[in-house]
Amino acid sequence: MKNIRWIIAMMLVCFLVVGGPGAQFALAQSAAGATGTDTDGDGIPDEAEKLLGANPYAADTDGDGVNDADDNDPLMAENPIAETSTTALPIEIKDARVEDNQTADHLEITMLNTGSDALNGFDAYFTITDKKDGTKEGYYVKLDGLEIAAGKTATIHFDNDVTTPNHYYGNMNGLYGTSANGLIFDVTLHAMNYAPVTFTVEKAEGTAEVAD
Ligand SMILES: [Ca+2]
Ligand SMILES: [Ca+2]
Ligand SMILES: [Ca+2]
Ligand SMILES: [Ca+2]
Repeated sequence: MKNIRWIIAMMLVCFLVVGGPGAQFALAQSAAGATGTDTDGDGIPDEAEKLLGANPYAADTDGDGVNDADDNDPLMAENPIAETSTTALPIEIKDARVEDNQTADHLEITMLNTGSDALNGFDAYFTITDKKDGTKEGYYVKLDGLEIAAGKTATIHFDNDVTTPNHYYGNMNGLYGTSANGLIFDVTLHAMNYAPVTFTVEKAEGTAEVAD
């Protein structure tokens, strides 16, 4: 197993020198495709996903509609939220954090519906920026199943526990799990026919989580 990992790593280094990001993923697919578990079935084995910084549980890590193996920039989605409504979203962000000593660390957001109607049709876009070297990733997530009754709160989690309601994919092989430089999360939360809400969450320096 160590030999396979080494071969993949060395081939990736070669491609980093001579090829673009798309080439890296194409290589990972072919070099490691013969062996190893591919949990999300995107053609890139879990071990290669780790080397490439992509999510082994999500075929489309950044949520831009292009699967990891075909995505020239698999850790960057542009923000697709194009809302023209100026109606304020009746949501109060009660808590937003990326570090939590009670459960496994991940991005989690608790929100209160301050309106008189149930809210649904949510999606979210967030970028993660490394405070020291400026490296940036961008993720788009449709918040399928999220519905918040009037006057109620809900918490969403980006932790890959996607069979549990209000839990969505989160890429632990990306900056979140690999950078100890301190991170800035710029979050856009949106529900259909309401103006998006934006806010920022910071992750302290020196606390990179262990990637899967
Ligand atoms: Ca995979
Ligand atoms: Ca993947
Ligand atoms: Ca993608
Ligand atoms: Ca992309």
